[in-house]
Amino acid sequence: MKQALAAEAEAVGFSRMRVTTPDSVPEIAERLSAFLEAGRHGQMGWMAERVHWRGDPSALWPEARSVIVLAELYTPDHDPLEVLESRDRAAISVYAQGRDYHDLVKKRLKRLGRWLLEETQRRGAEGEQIKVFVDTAPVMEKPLAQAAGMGWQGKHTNLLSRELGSWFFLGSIFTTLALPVDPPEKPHCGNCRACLDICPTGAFPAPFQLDARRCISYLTIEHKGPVDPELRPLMGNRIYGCDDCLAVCPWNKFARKGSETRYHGLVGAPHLADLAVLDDAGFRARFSGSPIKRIGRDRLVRNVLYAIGNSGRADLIPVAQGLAGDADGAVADAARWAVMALRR
Ligand code: B12
Ligand code: SF4
Ligand code: SF4
Repeated sequence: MKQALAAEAEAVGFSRMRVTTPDSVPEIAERLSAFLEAGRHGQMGWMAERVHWRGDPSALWPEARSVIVLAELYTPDHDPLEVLESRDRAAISVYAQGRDYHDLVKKRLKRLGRWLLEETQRRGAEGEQIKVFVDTAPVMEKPLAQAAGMGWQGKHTNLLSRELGSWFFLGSIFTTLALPVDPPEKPHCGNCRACLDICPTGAFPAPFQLDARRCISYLTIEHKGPVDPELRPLMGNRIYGCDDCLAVCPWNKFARKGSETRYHGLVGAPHLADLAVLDDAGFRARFSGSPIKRIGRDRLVRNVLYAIGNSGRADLIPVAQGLAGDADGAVADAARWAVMALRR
């Protein structure tokens, strides 16, 4: 059954499948508590809700006997750090260059789950159930994936693998079906600390630990309202997500390319001046189907104004000045900050 499932996972487009049990990561409850107690989740209040589930996958659905972990590659075909040199352009994270992974991964998980139920029925087992998860549920996907042998959590805390590199999303299927488990993966970071050293904002208090409040991915996507003025200059032209700690990882030399072309080629590196003038309707039209749509026009324009302030381009002063009276307080504040930064 497991072999047939792995073949079907590949057929629906996943790059790798591994299996573990819901109780395979007993240490995460304590680590999650430490993260939350230190306030490292910032404004992501939803992380502190339902911790009894997030910290213990076996409590989430007590009937589940196996967790099928799936990897979906989105490996870029360019160096994601190059755009950081083009200061009048927007650096948008690789994962947000195309269609929203939540939609694509969820569809694939549902297809695979349906197949699993039909196949178990065909083989004579009745009443098995599944639940599919990607990203937004109270499930800590990385430690579960490590326990399943998909890869290991690097010092940057993301999951990476010797064969896949680190440019992949995770999804999981919990099921009542008991499947044979895979052995966990061991860490292969050794003495390397490239990801820790490159982080522009010093977001790693220690290896394997992230303070999301300093992470540019958090600041540009999750953080509401004005960003701490001390962190703004460190954000450079990154206006949605950040890839530095992934891009520098030596294991990505071996990164395999995925088969899903829809993760690429939609947004590129637009001029900051073009993004700054978007209104709500223009924003929605431009980012329809993209994960960027989730943050809304105001947060995007706020981020673009920080990037304008960091651009060193005096010709962008009028663009920022035009937004100094914006109805959104954080946008207006970012516009005034950008004008001051460019005049300095
Ligand atoms: C919240 C969240 C964020 C937050 C916080 C990130 C974080 N590291 O916690 C922010 C907004 C910053 C973020 C950013 C990004 N994210 Co995010 N995020 C999540 C989410 C929803 C939950 C993660 C979580 O539970 N964090 C809580 C902390 C406590 O858990 P943890 O990171 O596993 O922490 C572990 C370590 O601290 C460790 N630990 C502590 N001490 C020690 C000591 C030792 C020795 C060891 C070994 C470990 C260890 O134990 C903890 C438990 O395992 C997951 C989806 C999900 N449901 O799991 C996606 C997810 C992790 N994100 C993902 C991605 C792609 C990103 C970005 C790359 C996007 C981008 N380009 O901007 C960045 C990467 C930033 C980074 N370096 O982590 C992917 C990662 C895929 C992968 N291959 O790992 C996920 C899995 C989404 C998905 N479904 O694909 N993200
Ligand atoms: S995503 Fe960027 S800001 Fe966040 S930890 Fe990695 S390098 Fe640092
Ligand atoms: S850059 Fe180095 S330390 Fe960081 S995850 Fe990759 S191998 Fe590990």
